[in-house]
Amino acid sequence: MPKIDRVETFLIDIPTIRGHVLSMTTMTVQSIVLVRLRFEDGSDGWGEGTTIGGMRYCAESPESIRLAIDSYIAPAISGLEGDNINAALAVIETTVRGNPIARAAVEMALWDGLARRLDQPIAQLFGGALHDSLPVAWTLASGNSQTDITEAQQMIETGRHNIFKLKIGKRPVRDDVAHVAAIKASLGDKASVRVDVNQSWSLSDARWGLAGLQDVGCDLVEQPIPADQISNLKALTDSINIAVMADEALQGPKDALRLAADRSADVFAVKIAQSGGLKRAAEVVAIARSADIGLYAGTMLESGVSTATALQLFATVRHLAWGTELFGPLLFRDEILQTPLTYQNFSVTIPEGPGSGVEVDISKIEFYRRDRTASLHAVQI
Ligand code: MUC
Ligand code: MG
Repeated sequence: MPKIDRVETFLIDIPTIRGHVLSMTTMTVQSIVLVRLRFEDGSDGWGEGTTIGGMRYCAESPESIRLAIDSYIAPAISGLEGDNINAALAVIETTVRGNPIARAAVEMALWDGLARRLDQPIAQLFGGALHDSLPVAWTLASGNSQTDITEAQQMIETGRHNIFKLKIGKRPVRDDVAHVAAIKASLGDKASVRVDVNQSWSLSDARWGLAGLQDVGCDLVEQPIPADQISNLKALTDSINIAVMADEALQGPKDALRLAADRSADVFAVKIAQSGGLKRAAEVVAIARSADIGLYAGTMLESGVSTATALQLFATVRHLAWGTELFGPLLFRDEILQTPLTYQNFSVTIPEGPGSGVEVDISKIEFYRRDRTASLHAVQI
């Protein structure tokens, strides 16, 4: 069993292909923390910790994720047996409270390292893949209805996506409903249209908004109200026909149990980062299945490293009734994998090969790392 020798982290900033307008921020760049675990036998494993909009989406930021790994997780796990992931997780759990994204990044790298040493894909360590590919949604978030319609039509024509998630919650509710109505009217039955409010509505906004969205043919509403308002979420789930999905309210198995106990949501957006790792995400999936709650594989707009790792886990899940939104790499102007993931036939292909199934292009990491661009900037000044 090789010991964990070194933990390296890289904070990279990659520009997005267009402004991505969410209720709490507009993204023009995504900041990604990559973790490389180096093991004594020369093998390595990669993981990723990514959030959205600095600290606007949740309590972790790219900087805090890196700090939690460098200052607390790395010293705690250095020298531990690389193959005993449960033992490493037990140490991490007693060393670091909270910080699920940082913990998930390191856990991903542990699974990647172990699977590579066994020359197996990570899916094999979770019982084996059931899918070669999974349906994949795209997020329309240009901030303009006509631009979104043009973008959606191109996606349908090229066979890339026919499930669209619209980011709303920034404008007045009435305007948001009109925006969704215009897009759904133009796409008709060629596409499933869903929305993500990212917690922006009050309960009364949501009552009004969900009724309007139902009338215009929207299929699902994600996290309409603040994450901590579980009984209000249940009231909406019980009173509206379109599906209500929990995202920010779902931070791992404990939340899953609470939400499932009185069926406060119809669907769970399962995110590996938000769940605190692959094992915990698998536990969330198990709770959802037991409570007959629908499943959807969510994203934190991550690069190909985390996206591929998530695909390995979700390939092992039989019932993913709502598909996935594992499109993160497509939102960036550049690719950090040696071979990009394949998006075709409205699906993303599960990468084959050991570990996560993908290889990082180190030259891209060198190019986009913040400490390099910061020092270049200093030289220019
Ligand atoms: C979220 O809130 O779900 C996922 C897709 C997207 O465009 O934003 C994210 C975050
Ligand atoms: Mg969401």
